[in-house]
Amino acid sequence: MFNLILFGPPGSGKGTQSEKLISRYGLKHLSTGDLLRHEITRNTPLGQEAKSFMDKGSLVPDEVVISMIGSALDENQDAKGFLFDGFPRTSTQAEALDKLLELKKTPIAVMLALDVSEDELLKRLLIRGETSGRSDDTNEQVIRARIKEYHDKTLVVADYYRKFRKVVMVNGEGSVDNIFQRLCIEIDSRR
Ligand code: B4P
Repeated sequence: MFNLILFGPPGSGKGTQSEKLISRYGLKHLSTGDLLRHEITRNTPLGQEAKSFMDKGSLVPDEVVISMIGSALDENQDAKGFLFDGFPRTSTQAEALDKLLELKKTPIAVMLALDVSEDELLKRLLIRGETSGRSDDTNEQVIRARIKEYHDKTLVVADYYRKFRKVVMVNGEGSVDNIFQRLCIEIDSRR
């Protein structure tokens, strides 16, 4: 099994690159953002709760996200490996993921961290907001709140994995294909 975390601020291209990576490496894609948006579309109680946080640019509470990932891992026992996209986003989530993976006796191989400037993030998300219908992309204040959440609560997750020498920084600016090649080089050297 090969488990990978794709890490980076909102709009750094985690979702974009995940699609290409799962297709090349046959990993199971677990995106907490996608899972939450799916709950919102189905208007479930979990989705209604998540929406109230996401619309403000805040993180959804840890217990909600952790239980969602726990179920997704159970439902995909036969996966060749997992690509975690947008998870973990807090130290509590990182510790919970380690425990879940310990039970499966399969650790995180590497965290690939996309490095993108704040100006570029803002530009990308505002452009996406014109067409995505995502309420958290249309308002600059909400986007800035998401970036602030990243600095306040998520950046420490990289420090957590750095202790285990698992973090690799990857330049996340340039064409989608060039960034994909950079990520593949890092993955291929570790498989
Ligand atoms: P996510 O769904 O994880 O999304 P994201 O961080 O906003 O974007 P991502 O990095 O995937 O960017 P993308 O590839 O789409 O989170 C949304 C919200 O869900 C969070 O704010 C939070 O409220 C909640 N949530 C999710 N996970 C959570 C967790 N674990 N705990 C608590 N809350 C959680 O790219 C963005 C745009 O850039 C796209 O339009 C794309 O086309 C463009 N783009 C990509 N690469 C580009 C490139 N190289 N050049 C130019 N544009 C590019």
